[in-house]
Amino acid sequence: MKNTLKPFFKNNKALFLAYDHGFEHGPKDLIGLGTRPEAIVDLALRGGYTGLILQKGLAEHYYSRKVQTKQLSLIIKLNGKTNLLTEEPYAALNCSVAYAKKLGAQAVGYTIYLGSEKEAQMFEDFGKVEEEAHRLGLAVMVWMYPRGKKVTPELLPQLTLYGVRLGLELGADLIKIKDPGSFELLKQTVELAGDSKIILSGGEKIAEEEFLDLVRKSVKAGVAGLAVGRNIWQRENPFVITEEIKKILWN
Ligand code: FBP
Repeated sequence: MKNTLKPFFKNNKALFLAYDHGFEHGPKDLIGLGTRPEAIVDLALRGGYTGLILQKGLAEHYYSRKVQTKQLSLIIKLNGKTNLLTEEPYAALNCSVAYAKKLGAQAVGYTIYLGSEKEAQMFEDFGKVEEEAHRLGLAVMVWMYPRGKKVTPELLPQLTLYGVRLGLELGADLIKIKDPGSFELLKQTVELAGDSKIILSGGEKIAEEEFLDLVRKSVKAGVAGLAVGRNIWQRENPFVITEEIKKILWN
């Protein structure tokens, strides 16, 4: 495993707590612990997450060197969009790699909407981000989400596979995908990722057992880890589900 990825992995598996939803979805998604950023940092720390995903403003306010020395690695999401856009999706950069590093990040994140009419712009932005991050010794995670009017539900599973290959070719260390829908497809994503690693996104909150089944299936398929938000901190007791996930990942 690349040295830059090591802080995010324990026994070859990574568990990221994702908390960039206030930007992406607005306050409607900030339910339960999600209303309090300091409680999210505490959950990530005491829950034993291997990484916390924040936009830069939250990192400025809530992620201090004190947190870092307690071994919680930070990944700063460099781009984002609101859910108000009706045109083809494009997530603009709002933070530089150098500034993310200054804030204590050991990795940076970037979303590419594969299939969007604006995908070329995102490839260009990502190319610069990837080169700069690797130059500065940071790991790179791409959120590879097929989206746009050409992306139909029928095409989505195959485009998820296409996105994984694209992530590898673009130089991402970690490729974050949504569940492509079956165990077989998940296994194919792992194979296609090559030396890059597949990180599964959590998605909208679902019943606890259903979510844990998804975690079991993903681990069996060989994914390297999870980056989950709503399925953890929107629950009544996020610490309880955290322990259940850890049992599956690390036992
Ligand atoms: P969840 O586990 O809550 O799905 O979070 C993963 C994530 O990729 C977040 O990082 C991001 O804010 C959100 O999903 C984006 O979701 P979408 O693009 O589907 O609106």
